Amino acid sequence: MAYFPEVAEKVRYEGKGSKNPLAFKQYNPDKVVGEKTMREHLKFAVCYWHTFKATGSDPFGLPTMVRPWDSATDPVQRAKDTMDAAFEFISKLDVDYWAFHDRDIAPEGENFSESCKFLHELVEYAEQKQKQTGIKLLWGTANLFSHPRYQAGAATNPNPDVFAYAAAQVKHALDATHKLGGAGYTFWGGREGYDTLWNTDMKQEREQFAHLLHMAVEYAHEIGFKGQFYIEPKPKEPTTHQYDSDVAACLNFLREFHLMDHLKLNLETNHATLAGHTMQHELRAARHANALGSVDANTGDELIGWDTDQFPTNIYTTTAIVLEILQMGGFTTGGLNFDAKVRRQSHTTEDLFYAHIGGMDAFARGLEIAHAILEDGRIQAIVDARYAGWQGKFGQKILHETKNLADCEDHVLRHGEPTLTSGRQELLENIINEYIL
Ligand code: XUL
Ligand code: CO
Repeated sequence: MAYFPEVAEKVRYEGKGSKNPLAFKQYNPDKVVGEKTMREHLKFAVCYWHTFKATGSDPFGLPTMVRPWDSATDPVQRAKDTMDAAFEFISKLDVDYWAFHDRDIAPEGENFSESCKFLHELVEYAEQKQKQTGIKLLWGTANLFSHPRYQAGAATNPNPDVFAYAAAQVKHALDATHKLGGAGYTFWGGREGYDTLWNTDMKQEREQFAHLLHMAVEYAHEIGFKGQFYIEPKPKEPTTHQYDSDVAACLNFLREFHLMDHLKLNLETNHATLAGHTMQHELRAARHANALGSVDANTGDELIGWDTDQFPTNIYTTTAIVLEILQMGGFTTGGLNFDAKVRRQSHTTEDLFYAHIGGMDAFARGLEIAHAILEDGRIQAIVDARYAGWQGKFGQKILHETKNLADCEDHVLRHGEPTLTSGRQELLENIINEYIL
């Protein structure tokens, strides 16, 4: 059965002039930009949880999305139908990757063993689907935040029994990811933080979190899983404060607990803005620490101010994101995972296509603009000129030879007031717009 009859075979590139809402206007998968095709640069992934499992419910209202793949009474059958729908959709969208949580693809059973049995069955089903379609797994993860047992966190829970449950779940989620050839495994610490410090031993909780990550690294080694581990920063929601709040906090955490060699970061645009940063800032900070791994591509709403997980359509933002990715030399294990959901009123299956097509087109355009900006080199030249003093004799001396404040004083006494130079912000913004417009 076809769950998505609106697209007969595949969404195709029709170019800028096309008025077909079910065609790409910018994303031409085979177009070469620099040294790679758009498909190879962007490595899009469809996320399982929002796209196939979201119902449109919000804190104020009931579900609006009644999906045909969600109608069977038996939960395992429902999970298989959902997987049929997922692989049909991803194939028709012509995307190469997917991402999932254990509990997205298989239902929770009566007890842990039954949950594992269901997961195992669905992983085998997914393996066949991957073989049939050629779609690959970008990353897997465990849902350690939805079930009531995780109300006070998973790895950071005050109760070691819950820690053990979470660790056992991670073990199976890692097995699942490994079996499906996942290129990565993500930790998003949904409730790894606190609601109130009055009841929290923060030191103890952070140590527990690190302990679980070390155990996961060790288990991966044991089973031969070579994929990249990621940690996904987010400052709050559902907790008041999450320990992996932003890139800086994650890097500090990874360094403190000797995990830098084992984990990179999976950065999400809406999480960056919730943390009070631009996505450009977060990507830059991670890139400079050699810790930029993958991207959850979405966007927030400036006025609503919570994690709305909207599809990215802003070319300015996609350009900034792709610039950072190009400057790190492109993705290796990572990709652009649409951790994004259609709005509550966009409850039809066509809306799922429109949303992804819009996001893919926005990133394709961002890629072309970012590539052109780098080729042109004018922006880099302005930045280089701004720091040129540090390459000069005195700059180098200050960095490498002059160790004391008195030498600096001597320089000031000889040279007087420093010359002011323009930061050229408006000029730089104009250059970016030359490419965008
Ligand atoms: C939540 C979020 C998650 C992670 C995976 O805000 O982004 O979906 O990406 O657990
Ligand atoms: Co995410």
